Amino acid sequence: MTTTPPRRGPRISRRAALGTLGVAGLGLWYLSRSGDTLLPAPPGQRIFTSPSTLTSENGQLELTLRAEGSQIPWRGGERFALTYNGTTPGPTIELRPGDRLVIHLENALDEVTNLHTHGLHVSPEGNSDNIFIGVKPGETFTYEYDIPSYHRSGLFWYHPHSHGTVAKQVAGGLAGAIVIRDSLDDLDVLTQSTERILILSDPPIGSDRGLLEVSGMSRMSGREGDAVLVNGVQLPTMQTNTGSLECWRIVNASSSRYYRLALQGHTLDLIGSDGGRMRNPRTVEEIMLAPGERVEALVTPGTSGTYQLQALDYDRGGMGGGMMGGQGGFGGFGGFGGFGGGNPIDVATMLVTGQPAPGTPAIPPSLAVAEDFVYEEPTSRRVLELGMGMGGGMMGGGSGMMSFTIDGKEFDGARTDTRPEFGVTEEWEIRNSSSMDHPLHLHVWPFLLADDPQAGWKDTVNVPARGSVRLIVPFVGLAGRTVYHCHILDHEDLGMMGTIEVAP
Ligand SMILES: [Cu+2]
Repeated sequence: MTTTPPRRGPRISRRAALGTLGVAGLGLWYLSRSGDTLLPAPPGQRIFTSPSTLTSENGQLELTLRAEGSQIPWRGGERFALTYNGTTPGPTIELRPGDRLVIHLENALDEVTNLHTHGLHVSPEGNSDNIFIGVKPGETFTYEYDIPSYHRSGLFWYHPHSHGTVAKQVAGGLAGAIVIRDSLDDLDVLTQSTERILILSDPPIGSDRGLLEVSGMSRMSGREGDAVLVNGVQLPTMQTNTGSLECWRIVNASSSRYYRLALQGHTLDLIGSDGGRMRNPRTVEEIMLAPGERVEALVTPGTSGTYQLQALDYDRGGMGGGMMGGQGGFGGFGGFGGFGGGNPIDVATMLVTGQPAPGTPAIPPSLAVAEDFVYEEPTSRRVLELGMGMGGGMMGGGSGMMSFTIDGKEFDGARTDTRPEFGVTEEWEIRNSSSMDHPLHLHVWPFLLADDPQAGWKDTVNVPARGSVRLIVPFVGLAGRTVYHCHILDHEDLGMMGTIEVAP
């Protein structure tokens, strides 16, 4: 038996015991040979693999990302997907603080696209993380990013951000991870763990590009796809040994789907949030990831067996209910749009074999350097209100679409909504007056949760239906003009986005 400390020891439950019976079922997919060596049997694509990685050298990484529609392998056949360099997700980009990143984005799609480096604290101007750029079909645009020397290490990601088609292009498969490493990655607990990148997505599954077009109803509620995939694969198996450490870096790259993740029979040790590492690890039973959010978690595999990483039921609200109150004749709408009530979805399988590995490094009580969490108390305050309304004429025979707004306004790229002063730390209260959750994402400037700063630097936060959150946002380091928006990407496309300019 493993002798890991009880604090992070495996929590063996009845659920886990049942999960162990599943080993027999794996015989359909794998042949076991000499203990812990496993051979794939067809279809071999269900073995877990992290995306391919491109790493900077001598402070520089230059690469081409070609966005195009492709037929990719799927269950022994093929399916249509949007890909970077022929794969979904695209390659992982690995950098260090101070690096220069150059990306030649080739647009081989049949519509405009562009690129956003989600969570990176880089300039939003010029040919850096400028989401106001549009790259036309057939054109190539060269992005250049200077990663500040003081940038935090952590897990970030890239995806298109061309207003109006973001949900479709990301749901279609256009996304990839960005990892920034520094001295925190040299901790024993990280160098001795098996690192895996898990990019979660739920694309529409089918053989032609028509599947990227969805109904107005799906856009308003936020499209959810047919299957939950990890790095483009449904229910991949991660093989590991009892007592060895796993480090999972998870991105929610779905357009709309929320993941409430739990691993059968195990707790998870959170060590990183959206925008960097946490000061102190936290042991949790489950992880909530709204679209756009990331997490870095350590897992200590328990006794031999199979354990499912599951997405538990979560109700992110719907378009029915009180919002429709007073809009006569809408009774028939009741019940639409809710997302609760489902069974857990198996997302990935952890197959644990072998004997306990000796000398597993202990998870240190403190990880990040204290200076990473220095910030000034807010000296000005701002309130943003996320709203859904009847503006588009759902009731009135107009476009049939509801309006999705921030402070009552739909997105207008020519208008500047918010002008914080450079160098000033603001408190933002984000209020959600609607009947659905909305995850708010602010570009360029990471923030802390006012009620829980130790949760780490973030760039995306869920604002519950009819609830609110308070953020501490230091507008330091970089100036420029960019956006904040709901990361249910259909809502962003429908207008729930504002512009922000921080003048130098
Ligand atoms: Cu939203």
